Amino acid sequence: MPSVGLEPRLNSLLVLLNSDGYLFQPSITFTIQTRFTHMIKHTKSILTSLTFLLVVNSSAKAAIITYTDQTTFLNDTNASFISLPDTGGNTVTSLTVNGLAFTTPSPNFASGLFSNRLSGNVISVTALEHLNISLSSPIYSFGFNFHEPEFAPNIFAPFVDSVFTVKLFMDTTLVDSFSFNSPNDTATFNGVWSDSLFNRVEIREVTGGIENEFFGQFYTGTEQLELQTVPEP
Ligand SMILES: [Ca+2]
Ligand SMILES: [Ca+2]
Repeated sequence: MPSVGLEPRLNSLLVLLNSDGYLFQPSITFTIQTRFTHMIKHTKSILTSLTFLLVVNSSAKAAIITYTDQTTFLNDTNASFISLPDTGGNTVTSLTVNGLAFTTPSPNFASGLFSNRLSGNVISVTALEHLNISLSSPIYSFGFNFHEPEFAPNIFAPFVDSVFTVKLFMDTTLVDSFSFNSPNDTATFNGVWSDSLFNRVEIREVTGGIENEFFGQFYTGTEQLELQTVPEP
């Protein structure tokens, strides 16, 4: 392999491109690198082109920021809150509140004053805490108050330190996802801010059991996450 001073930078760019499965096979990479040794005068313009391609490819995948601090989330996103109604001690299979339609692949859920850590009504799901939220119009930010009880009276089953995944969809297309395991027996928050619109959120208890966790007040926002591209040195 020819070696010139600028090649480490080129290699770095090419590895990044390949790691996302775009553009270059290794054999093509070798051809390009060899060609660079004979085109050193043009390397700067080629680097600029590669950087542009990298930005284009990055933009094809959503970027998200996740939050566990409610104040920071609200300061960044200017999201609005949606309080939950009381389902009156009854379980339901769907609930629509201010454009948020809650459903579950689990049997059913209820909303009420179940948490001794979160104020106001919270959602508790029968069986695994799976929850779908469909939005009446697309959003860029989403969050919710959350309580994972370990010793609270309404846990109703042996404690499991649960892990959840949150998937963001635009219609049927996956926009991005993240996981969380919140501290136990305390009021917590989980939120996400995206550079891409989404109109459906699927929360899944991927590690856990029928022991209860509680979803409190929800937050949605329509201000877009805007990323700044760091220029090449
Ligand atoms: Ca936990
Ligand atoms: Ca659970």
